[in-house]
Amino acid sequence: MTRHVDRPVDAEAQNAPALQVVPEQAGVTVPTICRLCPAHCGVLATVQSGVLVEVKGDPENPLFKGYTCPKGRALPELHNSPSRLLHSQKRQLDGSFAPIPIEQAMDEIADRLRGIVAEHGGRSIAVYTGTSGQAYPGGANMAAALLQAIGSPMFFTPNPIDSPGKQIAASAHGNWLAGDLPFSGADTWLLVGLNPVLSKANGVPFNNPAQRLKDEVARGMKLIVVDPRRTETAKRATIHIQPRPGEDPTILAGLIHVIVAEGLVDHAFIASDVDGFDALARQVAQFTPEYVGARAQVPPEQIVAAARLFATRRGGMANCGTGPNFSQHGNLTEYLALCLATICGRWPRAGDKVHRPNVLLPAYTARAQASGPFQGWGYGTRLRVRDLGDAACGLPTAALADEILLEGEGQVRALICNGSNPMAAWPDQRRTQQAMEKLDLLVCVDVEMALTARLADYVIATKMTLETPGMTQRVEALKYYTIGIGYPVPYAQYSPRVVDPPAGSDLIEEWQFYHGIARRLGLNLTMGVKYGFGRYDEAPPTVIDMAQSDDLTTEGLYEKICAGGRLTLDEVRGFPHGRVFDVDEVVAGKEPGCTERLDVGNVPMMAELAEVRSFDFNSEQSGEDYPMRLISRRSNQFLNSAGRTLPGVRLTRGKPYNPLFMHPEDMAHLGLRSGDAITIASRHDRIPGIVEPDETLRRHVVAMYHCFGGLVEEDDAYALHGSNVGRLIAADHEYDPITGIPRMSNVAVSVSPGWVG
Ligand SMILES: Nc1nc2c(c(=O)[nH]1)N[C@H]1C(S)=C(S)[C@@H](COP(=O)(O)OP(=O)(O)OC[C@H]3O[C@@H](n4cnc5c(=O)[nH]c(N)nc54)[C@H](O)[C@@H]3O)O[C@H]1N2
Ligand SMILES: Nc1nc2c(c(=O)[nH]1)N[C@H]1C(S)=C(S)[C@@H](COP(=O)(O)OP(=O)(O)OC[C@H]3O[C@@H](n4cnc5c(=O)[nH]c(N)nc54)[C@H](O)[C@@H]3O)O[C@H]1N2
Ligand code: SF4
Ligand SMILES: [Mo]
Repeated sequence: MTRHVDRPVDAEAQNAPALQVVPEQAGVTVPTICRLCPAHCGVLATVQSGVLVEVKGDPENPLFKGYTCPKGRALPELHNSPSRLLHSQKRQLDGSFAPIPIEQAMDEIADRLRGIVAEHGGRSIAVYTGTSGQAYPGGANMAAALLQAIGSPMFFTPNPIDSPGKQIAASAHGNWLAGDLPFSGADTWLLVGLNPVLSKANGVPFNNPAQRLKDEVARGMKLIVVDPRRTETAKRATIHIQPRPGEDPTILAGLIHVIVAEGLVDHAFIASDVDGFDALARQVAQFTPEYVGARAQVPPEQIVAAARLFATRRGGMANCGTGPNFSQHGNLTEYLALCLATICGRWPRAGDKVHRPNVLLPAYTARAQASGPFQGWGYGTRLRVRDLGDAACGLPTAALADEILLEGEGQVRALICNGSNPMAAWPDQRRTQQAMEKLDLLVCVDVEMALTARLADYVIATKMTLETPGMTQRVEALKYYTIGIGYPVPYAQYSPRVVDPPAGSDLIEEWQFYHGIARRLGLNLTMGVKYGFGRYDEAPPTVIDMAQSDDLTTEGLYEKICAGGRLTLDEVRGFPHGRVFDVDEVVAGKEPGCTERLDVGNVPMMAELAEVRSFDFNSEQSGEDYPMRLISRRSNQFLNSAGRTLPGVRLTRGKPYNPLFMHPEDMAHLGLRSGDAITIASRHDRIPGIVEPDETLRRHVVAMYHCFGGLVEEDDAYALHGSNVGRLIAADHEYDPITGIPRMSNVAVSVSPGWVG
C-alpha cells in the first residue's frame, strides 16, 4: 500500500511544487494493460489503500490515446466483486463446495490424474483452454506442455467454434510472407460478418476501432460490409449488403465473378505469384449478379457496385468474422476472401513499409513472396466421433462433449478448463452438461463460480489480470493466426503487478498450477512457443526447460518467453505507457529461385463451391415450422461469459439477461411487445427468452448474445441470467467435415409468445 507519492525534487524547476503528500483517498495511478480482449489497451489504474478503484483510458499511451471500453473500465468491479473466488473449491459428497488450500488441491488433483492415466492412458486427459486464458502469457502453453508430458494429444481451444475457416483457408491458399496490408490509408475494404467496432476482432485496427473507421471513411475509404444486421460497423459502410444469412460464399463468388468478367484483376501479380486462376474463374462463372441477388435477396446492382468499388480502388483486403464461420461453409468463405484479395494483388510488395514488425517477438524478414499451400487437415490425432481429426485450426472442439460421452478405448475422462467455459460456450448445452457430469475429473481454473465450475470437482481460484504482470507479446503473435489482426505499428507495453490480491486470499497463477501438477507427477515440462507465417521465416521455437525452475517467478517466465525478441523486456519496460518503436523496415524482394505460389483454385474448395451452387437454397429457406433465422451477435458489456456471475451493475446496466432482438414489424406480426416472454425453438431444442425490438435487423432474422443462461434445469430463471443460445445448436449434424464447427448462426427457429417451462 502506498500512502503518498514522492515527486522528484528538481532544483532547476523553480515552479515545481514542493514534495507533496497526497491524501490517502487520492490513491496511486499507474499505467497498465487491460488484458480482457485481444486489443490489450494501455490504461491507467488507480489503487487506493491496496484496492483497485478505477481503470480509465491512458491519454499518454501513444497508440490507444486514452481509449477504453466499458469492460476495461469495469476491471475494478471484476477484481473486487464479492462473488469472486478467493480460495480454490472442492466439491463435497453432498454436491456443495468447500474451500481447499491450493497446495492440497494440487496434491489431490495430481493423485487423481496419476490414477486415471495409469488405468486409461494419457489420452484420457484433455485440456480446453479458453478466451480468458489468453490474458496470461505462458498459461495455456504450460497446460499444453503438461499434456504433452502426460502423453496426451487432447488439447482443445475455442478456435474451432470461433473462426476455424481462417486456418483451413490459409492452408489451401498459402501465406504471404510480408503479411497483410494496412487498413489505414487504403481506399476500400470489405468486411464480411464481423463487427470490429465492438468486438475488436479483426479488420479494423483495435486501438479505438470506431475512431479508426471514422477517420478512414472521412479520408476517403469506401467500406463494404456484408451483414444481415446494420451493425455499428455497417453504419459506416458506403455499401452495406444486408443479405439473408448464410449466403457469404455466394456473395463472395458473385464479387469475384464481376471482377473476373470485367477484367479488373491484377494480371501481373497473378502471372508471377498465383496458381489456379482459371479454375476459380470457371467456378464463379455461374455466380452472376442476378443469381447471387436472387439467392441472397439483395439487389444485383449492389453486387456489381461492390465488386467495382473493391477492385478499382487502391489497397483493400477482405476480412471475415465469426458470422460467416458459424453459418456453414466457413472454410470456403474465408478462402474466397483470400482469393478476392489475391486476384486483385492486395498483398504488400517489395519496398513497402513492413506493416506489423515484431517487437517482443523475434524480428523476421518480411518478403514479397508466397509460402504455398500446406496440408491443413487429414493428419495427426483422430477423434473417435464423426470421423473428425486434427487440422490447422486445432482439434474439433465441438466434438469433445461426444468424445467424453462415448465409452471405450480412448475416452476422455478428465478435463481441465483453463479460463474457459464449455457450459456457456459450446454448442448443444444439454449434451455438454451430460459430458461434464460424466467426467471422472473436471477441474476449472477460473476466477468465479462460472457455469462449468459449478459442475467441477475442483475449481482452482486464480489471480486476476492486474494482480499479475502483463505484456503485449501475444498481440503481436495474432498475425500468425490470421490476417487483419494485431497492432498496426511496432507497439509494445509491459506492466508490473498493479495491485495485490485481496487480503486473506489463496490464489495462484495459471502457469503455476500446471507447473505444480507436473512437479507432483514427476514430469519435466518443455514449453515450446513457435510462430511464423509459413514455411519460411519461422523463428525457432522458444524452448523452456522447466527442470531447474522451482524458484521461477512469473516475471522470470516472461523473460524466457521473450528471449530472442527484437527488443528485450527491459527495453520495453523503460516505457511504462507503452511505445511505438522506431522500426523502419521495408519488405524484401522475392528470393531468387523461389517457386512458391498462392493457390486460388484449390481442388476441395472449388468442389465445395460447386456444391454451394447446386444446393437448392429455396427448399432450405422455406421451412414453415421454423420461419426465422437466428444469428450471432456480441455485447459490448461482456466478453463471452466472463464476469457473468459478478454483479457488475455497470456491466449489466440493470439487465442481466440477453434479449432476443427482432425487427419491430416481425414483433407486430407475432403480436409481441418489448419485454414479452417468448419461447425460441429450433429443430434441436428450445429456450425461453425476452424479446426486444431492433430495427437494424433484416426481417425474419433474429439475434441473441451467446454465453448467457444457467444450467439446463435452470431455464425458468431466464430473467435473471438469460438464455443459452448454444442449446438451440446441434453439434452432430450440419457440421463442417474438417473443423467440426456446427451451424451456430443462421439457425432455423420459431418464436412464440410465452414460456412454459
Ligand atoms: N452460440 C454461440 N456460441 C459461441 C459463440 C457465439 O457467438 N455464439 N462464440 C464462440 C466463440 S467465438 C468463442 S471464443 C467461445 C468462447 O468459449 P470459452 O473461451 O470457453 O468461453 P468464455 O466464456 O470466454 O470463458 C471464459 C471463462 O474464463 C473465466 N475467467 C474470466 N477471467 C478469468 C481470469 O482472469 N482467469 C481465469 N483463469 N479465468 C477467467 C470466466 O469466468 C469464464 O468461465 O464461445 C463460442 N460459442
Ligand atoms: N465486446 C465484446 N468483444 C468481443 C467479444 C465479446 O463477447 N464481447 N468476443 C471476442 C471473441 S471470442 C471473438 S471470436 C470476437 C468475434 O468478433 P466478431 O466476429 O466481430 O463477432 P460479432 O461482433 O458477433 O460479429 C459477428 C457479425 O456477424 C453477423 N452475422 C451473423 N451471421 C452471419 C452470416 O451468416 N453472414 C454474415 N455475413 N454475417 C453474419 C452478425 O450480425 C454480427 O454482426 O470478438 C471478441 N470481442
Ligand atoms: S477494448 Fe476494452 S476489454 Fe478490450 S482491452 Fe481495451 S479496454 Fe480492455
Ligand atoms: Mo472467439
